[in-house]
Amino acid sequence: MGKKNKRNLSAVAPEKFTGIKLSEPKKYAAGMPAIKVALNHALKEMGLTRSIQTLSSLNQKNGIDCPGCAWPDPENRSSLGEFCENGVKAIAEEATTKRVTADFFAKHSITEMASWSDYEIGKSGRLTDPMILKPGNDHYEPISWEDAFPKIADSLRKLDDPNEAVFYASGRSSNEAAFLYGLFIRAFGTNNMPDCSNMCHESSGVALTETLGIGKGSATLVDFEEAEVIMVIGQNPGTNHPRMLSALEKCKRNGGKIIAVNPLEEAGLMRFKNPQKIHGMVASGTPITDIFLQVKINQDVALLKLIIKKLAKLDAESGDVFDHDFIENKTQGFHGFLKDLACYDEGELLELCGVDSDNLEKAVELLAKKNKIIICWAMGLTQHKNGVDNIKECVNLLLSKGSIGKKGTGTCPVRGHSNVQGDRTVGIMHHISESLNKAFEGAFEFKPPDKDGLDTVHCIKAMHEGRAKVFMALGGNFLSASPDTVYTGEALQNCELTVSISTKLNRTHLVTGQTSLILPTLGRTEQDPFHGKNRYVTVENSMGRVHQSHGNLQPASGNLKSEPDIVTGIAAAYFKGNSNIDWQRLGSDYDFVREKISEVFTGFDNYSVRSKGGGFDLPNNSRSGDFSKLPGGRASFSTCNLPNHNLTKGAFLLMTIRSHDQFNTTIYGLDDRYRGVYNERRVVFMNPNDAKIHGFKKLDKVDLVSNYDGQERRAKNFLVVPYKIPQGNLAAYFPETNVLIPINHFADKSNTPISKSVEVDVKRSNQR
Ligand SMILES: Nc1nc2c(c(=O)[nH]1)N[C@H]1C(S)=C(S)[C@@H](COP(=O)(O)OP(=O)(O)OC[C@H]3O[C@@H](n4cnc5c(=O)[nH]c(N)nc54)[C@H](O)[C@@H]3O)O[C@H]1N2
Ligand SMILES: Nc1nc2c(c(=O)[nH]1)N[C@H]1C(S)=C(S)[C@@H](COP(=O)(O)OP(=O)(O)OC[C@H]3O[C@@H](n4cnc5c(=O)[nH]c(N)nc54)[C@H](O)[C@@H]3O)O[C@H]1N2
Ligand code: SF4
Ligand SMILES: [Mo]
Repeated sequence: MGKKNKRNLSAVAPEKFTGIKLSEPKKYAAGMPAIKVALNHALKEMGLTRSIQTLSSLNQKNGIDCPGCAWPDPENRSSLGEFCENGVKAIAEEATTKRVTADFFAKHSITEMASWSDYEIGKSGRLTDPMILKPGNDHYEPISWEDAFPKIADSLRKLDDPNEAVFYASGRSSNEAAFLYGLFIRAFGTNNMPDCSNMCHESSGVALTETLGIGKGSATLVDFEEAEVIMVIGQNPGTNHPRMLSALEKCKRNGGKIIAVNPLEEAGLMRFKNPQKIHGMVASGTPITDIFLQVKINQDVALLKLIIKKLAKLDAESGDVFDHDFIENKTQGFHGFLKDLACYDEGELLELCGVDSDNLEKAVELLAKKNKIIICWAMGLTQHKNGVDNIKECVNLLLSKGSIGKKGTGTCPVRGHSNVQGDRTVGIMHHISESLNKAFEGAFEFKPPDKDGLDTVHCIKAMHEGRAKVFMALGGNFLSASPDTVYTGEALQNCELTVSISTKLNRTHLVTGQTSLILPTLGRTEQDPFHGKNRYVTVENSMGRVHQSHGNLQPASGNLKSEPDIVTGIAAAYFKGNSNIDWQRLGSDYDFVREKISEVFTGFDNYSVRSKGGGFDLPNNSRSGDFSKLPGGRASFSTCNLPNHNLTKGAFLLMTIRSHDQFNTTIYGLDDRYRGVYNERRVVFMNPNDAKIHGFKKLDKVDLVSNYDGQERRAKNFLVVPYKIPQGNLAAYFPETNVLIPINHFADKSNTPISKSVEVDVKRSNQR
């Protein structure tokens, strides 16, 4: 294929306004409005019958596992429905009755569709048939499954080296699909397995593995009920993990206290009206946060250092603030940590983090007295240059209090995609592990590659530089989710072939390699019949519990295949019988897949049976307080530096965050109800004093401009919304702002893009 067929479509979504309306930010989350909005979405997308069919089974034991976030289900499930507004939106988005058929593609060219907003693209409906975009063409056309698989296999075979292919994964696939995908990729001969985790909780995985010996959290829902203090840092649960509010509410009813650390006073952190409880609906709801610490963007290390420093002072007086037995017997590095802490000045730390000193004292007083502490966090901590250190500093606090490996305590990185943790557990991982390679070799009689593969950022660079030529994705929307949209668009368009296994149309299908294939797949909500039996899949939630998910709807089209069918179909076409692996059986018999998973990974014994009902917990050394496998046999304190932001004069730090009406790049609607913004996504939240200093008024039109490594990047057309956010900080939504995020700036060790601390200038926009 020649360069003449290289595509050159704009990767950036149209930068148009949609007609903003503003109101006061809300003071509580959920309640009646949430039910109303959820029902509206459900009825509009799915109609009444499908709404009842899906929602009555949603998150019930052996029902449909919610395809939204990874928050776990409680043991006793509410008869009023065990789901939230955003769970309903996720279901409605998948179970919609709208269809993207072959006719749709005949009518709309990729050039035309690229001029639509992400909202419009997503609302087109479910993909129904495999489609191919041939070199030089502007329209996709149908292709049969029988032709699609060999086409992909041929392209893979033509590569000079297996490392010229990259295989992305998003976190919505089942354990079965992810395991088969990882198996095929290894058997094919590469570890190039970038996944959405690289942009998400990778920093948590790295920090927790280094300090506690497991890259997952330790706290469970039962611990939430028993905790005396829960800190929620860098997370917006009211929008992104709404049922976490029920768990926080339970903690409070049992006498626990909540400390929230966030640059924004998110509605869900403040007050919760539990829609599953009558009292929640009629009364004014439960106040959630007891102490709010309005930290400046990326100054959590400064804040945590200040808190621990103050605790150390109190401990020096009384001797009972830190858990000295625990520190002595279970940890290492404490004295070095304290020595380093002594070098910091309290006044300077306070100034850096910018929190109110009275609230800070209250938090210190509370933490001094209590020992059962859980720390929860999400993207507010992970997506910074020092993302790994942010989490290590949280671990320092927990270790000093002995708050690990005991009831009511622990770490709680709150995962995003509903099965992102499971996908990682069953082998989506670009780093090699010798023991894992041996296990794969034992179970399947082949030698997996023994070199590390590329993660998301490095795959993009490899494609951009022509070192990678085939891109495949099991779910997700790689283009819009990745940093540096223009650069990533060029990278994808440099490829010979791009392949997406997807449920819905997205921008990655439009900005493609010379040839592009869309392979439409079944979603969670749908039946997956084989020989008259409905197959089920399994998933792992954010707290390490594995359980089943059973779809119950008729598939969106008769021409869909399940993810395991597709992955093994590609594998069978590639190996043409020259493989020790029985791809055909693996693609059809999920019990057999689960048997194989349990051969390769520990903790999955008797997998199919134990995953019924509430499911089973995977082993977790941190939960049981066993650090014997760590170097020195102990958990580690870490000394972390403060982040270094030398902003140029007048520049801001921008965090790119989610509105209440989106799931990552899937835009459910144009409202951000809790923050009081309606019918518009192109807004930038700015402190009113900053607005005054820079001469901006409410709804002034501006561009956001970043300048890294001598290159200017511009996100055009945003409306200034004065908001309660620390001075010097800004917030705007992703993915509109991804054009600003420089590909070469990512977290140390985890390589997670710096999506929450991008240095930008705000410039008056030229558009009238
Ligand atoms: N409805 C819905 N649910 C989702 C998703 C979705 O898009 N929509 N996405 C899913 C996924 S994949 C993920 S990873 C999670 C994401 O869940 P979150 O991490 O809650 O999502 P973000 O909107 O990125 O919000 C980050 C929060 O951190 C705060 N923050 C930003 N920077 C800092 C900082 O430097 N310090 C502190 N302390 N706070 C900071 C922001 O103000 C915001 O409240 O949600 C999952 N659930
Ligand atoms: N600036 C900025 N960028 C970010 C973030 C941020 O906070 N700021 N957050 C990052 C984070 S935390 C994450 S996790 C990534 C998300 O990155 P991705 O996971 O790549 O993005 P999603 O938007 O979740 O992917 C949505 C697409 O997945 C497909 N899909 C949905 N369900 C299924 C299914 O069941 N099977 C298959 N095969 N396909 C399905 C649909 O086609 C849909 O269009 O984005 C990251 N990017
Ligand atoms: S909290 Fe998450 S998993 Fe639970 S219903 Fe809501 S979106 Fe779904
Ligand atoms: Mo995520």
